[in-house]
Amino acid sequence: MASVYLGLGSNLENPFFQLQSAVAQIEALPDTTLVGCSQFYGSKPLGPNDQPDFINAVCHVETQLSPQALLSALQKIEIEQGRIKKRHWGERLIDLDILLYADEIIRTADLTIPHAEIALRDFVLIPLAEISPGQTIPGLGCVETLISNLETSYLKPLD
Ligand code: ROI
Repeated sequence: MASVYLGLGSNLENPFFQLQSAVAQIEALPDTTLVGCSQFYGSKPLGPNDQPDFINAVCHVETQLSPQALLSALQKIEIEQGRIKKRHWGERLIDLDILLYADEIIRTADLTIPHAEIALRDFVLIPLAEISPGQTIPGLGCVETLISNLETSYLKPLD
């Protein structure tokens, strides 16, 4: 079993509902147990700011799926839910990323784990720290240290 953290994001067509649906689909993945999910957070878009705010969350799963099999399963969820991507760094209906896969560092054509921009993204680090305090990010250090290095954070937990 590998301990895996997934990032979820949406800013189109009722993002709260999109994240809830994605969590339900993640829970239903084969050979996978959903261990926990952070709160849902409202976040300012990274990228063009003429787009709606995002809702972001991080889920913790334990899985027997390989990184590649998990990636394929997540892409299938994205496609079934409606993978709308309007432009580079723009609006998206649902985005599911593998942030961490055990303590592995993976660099292949279609997988970069830890996620390439994990250290710069408040909407990933803050929900991750919520559900896994003291989490080490391979090659980058401790999640709380990375958070303290962020310049600004616009994250707002939703009630
Ligand atoms: N911005 C925020 N706040 N949250 C995201 O999930 C997100 N995802 C993206 C881009 C467009 C880079 N910006 C984001 O892919």
